[in-house]
Amino acid sequence: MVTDLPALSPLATRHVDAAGLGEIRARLDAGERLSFDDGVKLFLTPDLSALAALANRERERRWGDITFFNRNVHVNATNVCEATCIFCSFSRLKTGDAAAYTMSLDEAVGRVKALRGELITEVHIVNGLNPDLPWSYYLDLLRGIKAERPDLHIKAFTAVEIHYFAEKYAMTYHEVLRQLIDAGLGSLPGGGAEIFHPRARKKLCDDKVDAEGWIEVHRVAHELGLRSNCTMLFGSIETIEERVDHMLRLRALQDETGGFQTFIPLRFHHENNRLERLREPTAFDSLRTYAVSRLLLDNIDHIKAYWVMLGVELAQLTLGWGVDDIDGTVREERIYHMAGARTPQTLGRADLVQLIRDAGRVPVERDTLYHVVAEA
Ligand code: V47
Repeated sequence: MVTDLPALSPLATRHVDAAGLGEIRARLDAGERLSFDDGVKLFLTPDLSALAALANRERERRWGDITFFNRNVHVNATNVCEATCIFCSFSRLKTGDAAAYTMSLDEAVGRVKALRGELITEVHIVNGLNPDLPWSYYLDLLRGIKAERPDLHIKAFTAVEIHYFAEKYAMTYHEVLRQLIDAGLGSLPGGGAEIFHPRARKKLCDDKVDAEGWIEVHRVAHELGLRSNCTMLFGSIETIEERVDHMLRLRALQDETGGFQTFIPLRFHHENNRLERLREPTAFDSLRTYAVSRLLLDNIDHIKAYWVMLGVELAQLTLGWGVDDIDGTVREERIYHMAGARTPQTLGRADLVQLIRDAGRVPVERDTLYHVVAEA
């Protein structure tokens, strides 16, 4: 539902121009693409409401008041992980380490089985890079879930995991993805992107796939007809320039393939990891990051605020800063709760609907590929 960009009201125009964003407003009015320097300038503006006016206009041009959510369940089948990302509170290096776990196939499939009869539409699976599991584990996990619930869409394995499978089991990205698709994979989640710029990436996650590899996995996935999501971990040690660089790399791949559905800025949480000394991003910084992403990523349809990481209240506010999707019911989440997230483990459908309605928006339940399931 993309319509022409409506003009801002005279009052809003004066406000945006007085904030020093007149040139950017004029470029957006003319349908021009924003540059790296524009992105940095938007990040540096102290006027959060001017930013909201621009980002909200872009959001409403695409989606009006529609705000998507879905009913899903997260499964994290193992937290054993060879990678040593310093922001991660979820992973354990080796099987047998304190709090390390690996679900048996029965247990992992059982998480989905336990929801028999419930109206969920998606299973979201993200795991550690576990050196002790055979390739068949992942194929059987997908097959097992599909056998139990053929109706569910399986969104599984970040590009980091796909790269790991390719190296460990000696296959190309294409071969890995082909086999996973044949076993039931429906799309790729957007995790593992962190920050692409080599300076920050070296500090954050030196021993996992680099930016080029992450992007290549998604390129191959898109060539195979899979849709995928993309993310950015913001608010740890990266600079504003590195955030803009990250978004523009995603925009460039999207120009090539058109395969990304949604961009999800992931707010850094600092508990129980090696970045505990850092402050977490403020509400201001979070809103600003969502707004800038809506304006820079002109070729990605959706901007998603993952309420688990943001907190329910802040997620609700983002709906005025460019966001049109707040993710799902989630059920059981480990990655952020081990990093200190204080959000609940799950929100019911009625909670999500109320949260969206109270923000003056129109809730629409979607499936993973953004088909409308029901207007609430
Ligand atoms: O890649 C890990 C992030 C991601 C922390 O595609 C952290 O629909 C903040 O990608 N503080 C995994 N972030 C989760 C993810 C995701 C979530 C929801 C929806 C979708 C989707 C994808 O979580 C990791 C990493 O970037 N992460 N630890 C932390 N301490």
